[in-house]
Parts: sequence; structure tokens; C-alpha cells
Amino acid sequence: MKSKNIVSVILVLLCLLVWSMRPLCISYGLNNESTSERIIDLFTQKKPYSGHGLNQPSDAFAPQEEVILYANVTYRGAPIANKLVAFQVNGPPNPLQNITIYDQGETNATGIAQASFRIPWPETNPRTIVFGTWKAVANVDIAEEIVQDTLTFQVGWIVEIISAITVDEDLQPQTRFMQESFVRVILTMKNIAKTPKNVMLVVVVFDSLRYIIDSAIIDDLKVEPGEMLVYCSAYISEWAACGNATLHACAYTSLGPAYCPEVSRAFRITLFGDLNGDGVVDISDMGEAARAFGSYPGHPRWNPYADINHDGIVDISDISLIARNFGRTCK
Ligand SMILES: [Ca+2]
Ligand SMILES: [Ca+2]
Repeated sequence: MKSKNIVSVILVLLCLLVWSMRPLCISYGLNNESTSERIIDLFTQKKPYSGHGLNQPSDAFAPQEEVILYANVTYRGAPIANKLVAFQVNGPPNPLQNITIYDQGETNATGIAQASFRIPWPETNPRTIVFGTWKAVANVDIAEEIVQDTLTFQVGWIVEIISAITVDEDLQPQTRFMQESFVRVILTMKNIAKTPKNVMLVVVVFDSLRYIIDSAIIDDLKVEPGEMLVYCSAYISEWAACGNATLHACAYTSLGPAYCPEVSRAFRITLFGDLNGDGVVDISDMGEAARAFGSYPGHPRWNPYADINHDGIVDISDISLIARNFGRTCK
């Protein structure tokens, strides 16, 4: 009696084991079969990075740009015509307004359904609401099974000037520049697309009277995907008004429109010979030059402001240049 019980327990366990394995095998088999046989592929018009293939991202879109979504529906490799495809697009999650767009399309003879919309640009806080990662999903029912594909894409300024800082000859931040010297600028630029973009970069410098002192133009700048630094400089002539100056950096497409809002940066223009930047060329500037007399870059008494003629040494010619403007004040 006891051995009979043990045998039946073993039999039950064996049955359970077989039962637990079978559905697993079957369900795996079904999944493999269905995913390879029933396919929907969602992509956009952004060649060559349109998002072909399952769950692949598309290239980026700019504000108010049209997005065309295509869904290619196939069963066992053949296109399915006249199929209804549901599209759902979600903007980036944010605390102000979460955008959801629904649309649908019917597949044509080549199995492709299409939907399109324009990236919205609300009147208030558009960047918070629109910029970021968008997600699109296409759903279709193929032979009683729902299949879908997802696609993500970035929305933002395709090329953006993130920052502009004014620097000295050694590329160290500096915000005070003397007349008859160069103001140097380091721009950080960003390209969110997956291909390089050609940009016309323009940096314009205004003095305190809003006169244009100088401008630097790079006609055909190639901005690679990601971030890059761009160096440029503008000359501050002797007639530039001393006081608060600004520079404006703008990036334009080859066709003319701007890629992004301009970036501006304030700095100060000092009188030629005003070493300490107090708005007067007087004995204290002479004193500063005297203290740096004989010095050169790397020397403990080196003062780049005292090297007025930019020849790498503070000497009598710099002193005489300060003397030339002695007594002048910045008003
Ligand atoms: Ca001074
Ligand atoms: Ca010098």
C-alpha cells in the first residue's frame, strides 16, 4: 500500500513537471512565430535615421516642423493592404502640459499607413512643454494578434548655441577688454540631430552706444552631432565707446532662418591705457605698469593688462602708450 502511494506521488510529480514544461515550450514557440510573421515597423521621413527596424529612434525634429509617421505592416514578409493602424504620440513628460496626439491611417497597396502632425509650439512655456524625448507607438491587429512598434525622437533646436564666454589670450574667462585689443569668445554649440549640420555663425559686438564694433562670421561651420566648442574673436577699435558692451552670437541655416535664439554676453570695454579698469587713465595705471615692468608671461610680476602693445613684455613702449592717453576718462 505504501509503495503504491509513493509510485502515484512520483507519477503526479512527473506529470506536474511535464505539464509545467510544455506550456513554456509552446508559448515560446508561438511568440517566435508571431513576432517574425506579423510585423509593424514605425518610422519617420528623416532619412537616413528614420527609425527603420523595431523600436529604433528617429532623427530629431525642430519646433513646428512636420512629423510624418509611416507604419509598414507585413505578414510573413508580404505587405498587408487596407489595414487600420492606430498611432499614438506622447510629448515629453513635464509639469505643465503633457501632449498626446492620436491619429490613424490605412495601409496602402505596399502595406504602408501614414499619419502626420506638426510639432506644437504653445504660446507660453513652449520649451518646457515641447523640448525633450517624444515617443510614438503604432498598433495594428494582424491575424487576431495585436502587434506594435515604438519610435522615439528628440525635439529641440536642431543646432543651439548653449553658451558664450569671453576669454583672454590663454582662453581663461575675462570680462574686461581694453580698446585696441581683441575680445575672444568661446561658444558651446550643440547639434541634437544624428547628422552634421552646416551653420553660418555670426558674432556681433556692440559697444555701450549700441554701435557695432566688429563682427565675426564663420560662413560654413560644420557642427557635428553632440557638443562642440567654437573659438572666435572680434577687434575692439580705439573709437569703441568704453563701458558696458555686449556680444550676440547667432546660428543660421544655409537658407537663412535662424536655428535657435541668439545668445548674448555682456563684458566691459576699458579705455586704452586704463589698466585697472576704473574708468580713468591716471597715475595708478602708470604704477601698475611700473610694477609689471620687465615681466613676461609666466613671470611672477606679469600683468597681461600692462602689456598694452601685446608683444609679450612690459617695457617702456607700454609705459609711453599709457602716457598717450593720460588723463582720459570714460563717461
Ligand atoms: Ca585706471
Ligand atoms: Ca609690451
